[in-house]
Formats: sequence, C-alpha cells, structure tokens
Amino acid sequence: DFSCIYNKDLLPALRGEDTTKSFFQELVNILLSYVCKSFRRSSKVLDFHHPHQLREGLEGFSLELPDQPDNLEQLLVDCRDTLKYGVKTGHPRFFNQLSSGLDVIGLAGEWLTSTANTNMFTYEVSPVFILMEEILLRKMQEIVGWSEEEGDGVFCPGGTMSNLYSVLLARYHFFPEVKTKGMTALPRLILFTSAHSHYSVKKSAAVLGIGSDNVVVVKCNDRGKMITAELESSIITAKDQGCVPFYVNATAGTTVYGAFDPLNAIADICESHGLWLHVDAAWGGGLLMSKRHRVKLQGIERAWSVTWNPHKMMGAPLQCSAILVKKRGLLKDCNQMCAEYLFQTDKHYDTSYDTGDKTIQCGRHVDVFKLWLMWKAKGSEGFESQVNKCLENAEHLFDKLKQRPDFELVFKSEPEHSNVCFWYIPPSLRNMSPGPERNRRLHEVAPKIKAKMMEQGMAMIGYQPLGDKVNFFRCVFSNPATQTEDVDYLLEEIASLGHD
Ligand code: ABU
Repeated sequence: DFSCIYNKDLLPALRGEDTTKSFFQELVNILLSYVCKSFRRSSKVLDFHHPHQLREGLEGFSLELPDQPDNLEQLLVDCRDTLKYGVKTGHPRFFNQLSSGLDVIGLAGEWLTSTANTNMFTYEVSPVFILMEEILLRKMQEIVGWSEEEGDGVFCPGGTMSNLYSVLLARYHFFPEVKTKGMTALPRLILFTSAHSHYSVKKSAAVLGIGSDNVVVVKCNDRGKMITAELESSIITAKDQGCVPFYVNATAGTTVYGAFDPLNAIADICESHGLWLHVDAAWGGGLLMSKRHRVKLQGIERAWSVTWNPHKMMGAPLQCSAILVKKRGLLKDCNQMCAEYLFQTDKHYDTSYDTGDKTIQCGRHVDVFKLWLMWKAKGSEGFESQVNKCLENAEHLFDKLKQRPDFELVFKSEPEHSNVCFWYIPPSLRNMSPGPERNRRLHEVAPKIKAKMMEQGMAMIGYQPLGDKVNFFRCVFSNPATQTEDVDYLLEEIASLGHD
C-alpha cells in the first residue's frame, strides 16, 4: 500500500532505496500485465472514449494537475489507467499503422535507455551508445550496398526528419553558400517526388525555405509507382523555365499502396541530369533484410541518401529512424556550428566521436540501443523471417479478398509490400452500377465501419481516399504476432460491422 508514501520518500531521499525498489516492482507488475494483455486476442485493442469524456475524467482518472502532491498509490492507479485508455499497438489485431507490434527485447532496450537517461551529442556522456550507433549505421549502409569508403548517417526523430535531412544535405552539396548566405544567394530550386510519396517531402521544402510550390509532383501509374518518363519531362520543363532541379525523392514502399518506385530507372535519370537521388525507404527498408524481397529495392545502392525506419517493418519500438548519407563528411560540413561549450576540440579523446555537431538537433534521444539489442537477440536472420512472415500475411489477405464477393481490391496485382488496399461493399451497393452515386455512398462505408470497430475495440485498421479513389481500407502488417487467423478475423469483423 503506497497511499501514505510520496515522491519525497523515494531516492534521493535518505533511506529511500527500499521504497524506490518497491515502487518500481509495483510499476513493473503493471507494465508486465499490460505486455501480456497486449498479446491476448481476448483482450481489447482499445477502450475508446471521446476526447471530452477523457478530459472530464473517467472513473476517477483525472488528467488535471494538482498543487499538492498525490500519493504513490494514486500514481500507480494513474499509470494503470493511462495504459487502460490507450491503444495496444502491439495487439495482433492492430492493423492501423505502419509501426506496430511489441518487441519484448526492444522494450527491454527502451527501458534501459530511459534508465540511462543520457544524450547522444557527445562521446563523453554516451560512450557506448555512440559506438553502437556507428556500428548500426555501418551495418545498414552495408545492407544498402555502399562500399566501406562510403557512408555516414545519424538516427533522428522519425522518417519526416530523415527526409528533411536529405533535402538539406542535397541543397548544401550543390550550394554550400546557403549555410551562411541563406536562400537569397540561390537560384529557384526545384525538387521532384511522386504523387504517392510521403507528404514530408513537401514539408521539407516548406521548412527549408524552398517552398512547397517548388516541389514537382510526378504522376504515378495505377500501381502507385512513379512514371519515369514523366519525371524526365518534368525535369526538362523546369530547366526550360530557368529553374534549377537538384533533387529527386524515390519511394521504396509508399505509405498507402506499399509501392516501390523503379529505382534504377530513376537513378539513370538523376545521373544524366546531375541530380541528388534520395530513396525514402522508411517503410520499405525492412525488406532489405529479406533475400526473397530485397530485389524490390534494386538500385538503392545508387542513392545519395536513404531514409530507413527500423521502427516500422523491423518492429523496433518508436522511435528508430535513420538517415544514411553516401558522401562522408557532408553531414558535418552542412550542420556543424562548433559550439565551444559542448564540442571542445581539446578533449582527451578522439573528438570525431562527438557526433552531435553533425545533426540539426542539440539534445538527441538514444534511439540505437533497442535496435542493437534486438539485432543481437534475433540476428539478421531473425529480422528476415519476421519480414517474410508479415508479407505472407499480406499474401493471405490478398488471396482471401480475391475470393470474396463482398470485398473489392483497389489494385488487382499482388501486394509488393505488406499493404493490402480494399473496399468492403455492403449488400445495398453490390448491384449498383459504377458512377458518382455509388462512389458517394462507398466513400462513407469505411469511416462508418471504422467508427463501429473502434467503439467495440476488438481490432483497428486505417482508411483513406487517394487520388480518384474514394475511402478504402489499408491493411498493413508489421507485427510478427499477427497470424492468418487474425487476418480472417478482420475480414469477418468488417463484414459483420458493414452489413446494412
Ligand atoms: N509515415 C508515418 C506512418 C504513417 C502510418 O503509419 O500510416
């Protein structure tokens, strides 16, 4: 019973050691019970409440902040409630996001990281983690296919930041004066990305002062792959207009369709026009671990930079995202500010390990340890089977959907990644002829089913419109706990909730 015990009784309080241990043991029990529940199919994925309900306080769970301290018993109840009203993203029936699953070793790594509570900017405060980052980045560069003389990189907070780095570095590579003189010293720059690529490319252009209007959106084919002839003609048009093309983003695993752009053909175009090629493999990078699937990223070794998020397909706990850069030294040249209070040059160790100055952050979270520990626990082969299994689930779903008259696939070809996109067709729409009225009604189906599904809480899946396609479901697999029985369950759940 912790009802008479307060924060002031824990370490660093004198004789606070035993109380601290007991408090932590109780907390670990709460976390372990949550971990076990996350894998149990009989438990809910979520216990949904609307924001105003949570805000008002449920069953004594108040989010309001007190002036007087709460006792530790109350804090433990708060911890339980926080997990209770959250979403179990590790549940085998959570299909909502590209990052899902609850890797036990990864979680252990994250706990250790929080306990160490240090900062990635200098070797002096993170000696082990800095070396682990170097080793992991080297491993990932090797898997991408770069030689030993090539390659640099950094772990950063998510794929959007990784993509931002790529635009920043490309611009600095061609126009180093931008670092001191700013955009006024530069001509009108243009970058290219596909219609199905991630919105972070446009966001990067906006953040970096290039302007989102200067991002040319290249058309895709029906499968969501960039049409390379369109890319080439867009580059020529931009040059004819007096603009300066400098960067192309190719996507390996688009967010919605899971499509892979033709990397070699895009690399040829970039080479002939002297443009920086970035490959956004935030989602698709995990397939590099699989001998069976890595062929889909053929040509990635020709990229000048690569985004790869192990927190997606490799199941590392959030966040774990790398920007890999082919040209060594560029990150440092582009970002270094030489703050003397932190990056002293007269330290007694090799200060090239003070990697913080090559990043755009100062303080930086340790994202590497959990991935390092997972790699030790599984080996590269473990990741390979994990990835293969997720893609097998996608193949299973695709086969099931082909056989069912109550569902319709968004694209008929086999999934390349673990994304499977489909509509549920309620009985009232099954005999309707295609056209605007059917589209209008079909557009409303997925949101209604998802709302019911969230209220019931037994599964979770995402939906979106895309281009001329009205709202459809996107199922993605990145959780190795998901089995084919969960895939079958999902379809039955959608059909029963959607039946009008
Ligand atoms: N690019 C962030 C991930 C988006 C998703 O989970 O659908």
